[in-house]
Amino acid sequence: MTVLVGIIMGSKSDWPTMQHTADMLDKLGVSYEVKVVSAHRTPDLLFDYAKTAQSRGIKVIVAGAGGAAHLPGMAASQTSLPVLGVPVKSRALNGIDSLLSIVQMPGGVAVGTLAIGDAGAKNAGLLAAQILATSDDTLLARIDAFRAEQTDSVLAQPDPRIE
Ligand code: RP5
Repeated sequence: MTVLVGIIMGSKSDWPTMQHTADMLDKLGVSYEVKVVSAHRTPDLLFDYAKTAQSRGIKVIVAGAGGAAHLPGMAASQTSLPVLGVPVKSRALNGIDSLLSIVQMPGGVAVGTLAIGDAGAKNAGLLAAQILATSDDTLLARIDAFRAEQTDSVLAQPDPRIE
């Protein structure tokens, strides 16, 4: 099976957050690979990964990083694939540093920045799937079903005191 989404992260310590991207892609039946690729600790690997991703069949890159979070921006500098950046909640500044590092790209090199932490990682998976679904009606139907199920579960129990 061709791998369509590349999930990369700056450190093993980012995995508990980035696992939510993988979980969403699993739920929607989208193939992906997962790899630690650090902008600072393994810069050559990062360049190689980003430069070769398209030729390997990857369609979207999801990059999660915390602190001085240069991974998504540097990946985007090396490929024209869409790059979705997930700011990981850092220990020192709760992810505000990660968010600002990822979101404030200079005009001309695009990164789609998601929310800090688990919700951002989850939505990165969803958004990656939605990008792929622009040319995959079967996947689009699975996304629509996921959204309908989510809506139904809220409507089914509107009382916030009941689990
Ligand atoms: C970043 O530094 C990583 O993305 C991670 O969020 C942060 C801390 O990394 P570790 O010191 O936990 O490896 O590059």
